[in-house]
Amino acid sequence: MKNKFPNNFLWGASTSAYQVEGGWNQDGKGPSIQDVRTNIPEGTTDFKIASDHYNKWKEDVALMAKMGLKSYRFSISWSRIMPLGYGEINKEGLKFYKNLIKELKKYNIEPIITMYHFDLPYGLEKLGGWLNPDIVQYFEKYAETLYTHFGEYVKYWLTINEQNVMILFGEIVGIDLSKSENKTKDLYKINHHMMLAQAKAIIKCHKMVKNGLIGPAPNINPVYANSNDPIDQIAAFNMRHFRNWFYLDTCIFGEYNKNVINYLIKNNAMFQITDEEQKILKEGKPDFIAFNYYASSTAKFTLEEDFESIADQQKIKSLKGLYHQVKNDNLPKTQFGWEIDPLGFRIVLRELWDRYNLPLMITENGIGGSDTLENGVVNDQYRIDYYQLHLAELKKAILLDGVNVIGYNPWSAIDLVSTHEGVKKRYGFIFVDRDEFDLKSLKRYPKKSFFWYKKLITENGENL
Ligand code: BGP
Repeated sequence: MKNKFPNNFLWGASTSAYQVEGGWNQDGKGPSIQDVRTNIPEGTTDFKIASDHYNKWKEDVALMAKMGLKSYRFSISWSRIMPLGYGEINKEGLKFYKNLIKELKKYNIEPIITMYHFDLPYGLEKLGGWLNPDIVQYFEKYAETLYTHFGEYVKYWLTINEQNVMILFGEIVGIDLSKSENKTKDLYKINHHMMLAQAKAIIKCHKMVKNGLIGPAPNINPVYANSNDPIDQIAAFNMRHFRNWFYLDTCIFGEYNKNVINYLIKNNAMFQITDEEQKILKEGKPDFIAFNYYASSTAKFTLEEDFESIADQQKIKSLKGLYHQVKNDNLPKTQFGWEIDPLGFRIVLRELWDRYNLPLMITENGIGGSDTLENGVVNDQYRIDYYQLHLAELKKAILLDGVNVIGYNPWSAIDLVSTHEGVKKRYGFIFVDRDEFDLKSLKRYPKKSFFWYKKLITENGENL
């Protein structure tokens, strides 16, 4: 295909605060649940120094500009702005992000802000975290603070990163319900509070940020049936609703998805919704849908007990009588076992467009691998191959299928600490010279994929 991507397409890249910044206790920042986390897998680093972006942000932005980025999606650390998550505001925290935003603007890089990416202030965790209904007003206040200080410069806002992953696989990103008496009920209560917090942040954004656009940022997979046995089609249908649509339906239609609600009622796990809350959900409608895409899922029917395996976002999960997630033997895997499915990317883009009819923005997509620096060079050809295949499908979705996509922000702009595999699982276009426990020089080196992406951006994807 020879055509270009739309004009003003946001070719960008992504990071999140706790995975890239470090500076975990610098300049008045309060601890987040990630800073006090004790279940760091053996042999992998914590998030305290990460890529030291907090101290090297200027150099990092200059490299992003050199790569030709049109946008940069990053998250704000709530406890850097409000050390406890509520109350006192940390001026140094505001200054850090204001400087970062201004520097991006200097290079004409559009800032895209995620308000919450897995790093709840520890001060709020101590009050019960997302299970405490008060969190809704604390999040609203935090959102308001961000709009007051950054609204003038920032057009694109994302509420909560991968809310569905936190509900499905919460323990890997800091949600601890080990003491709960009704885990399912509490999980969906947490989800309800996140939904309300999100809706309130959306409503406030529309009131406070002139020309601001805001959306959710879940992790969306297409779900295949494992066979043409009709019962497996039911399983795939169930999984689609439990994994994807439940989260987006509530945000976009303002109503909870009936399939999931039916399950909660039948399993004595239904949470309460007041009329006032229902109104808030209806009112807080997003302007676009951001989503992260790494892989597809495959489901078969099961009557076995609930089951989970492999501790990461793509792990296998089953719900009795609904679906059993299985591996897909048609698909190759990354070095870390995640399935690679470029066509699934096109499928999911079409599904989202068809179901919701809102502009789409990709806020993550990428491949983790253990890159090495040799004589100042990092040859990550496998990453280029991965992007090439996915972008060819994205291009078809836009140019052939008519899907409205406004930007592509792969994971990640620069090497950072993986959610659960430390530094050895790298995603960046830019290499950071450090190991798990040896901080080395922390110097930055553009990888081979950096130069490839730069060319692709210059050509606006014409040669894909
Ligand atoms: C997404 C998260 C990111 C990121 C990415 C890669 O689910 O939003 O924070 O880490 O997955 O995952 P991992 O770091 O576990 O390889």
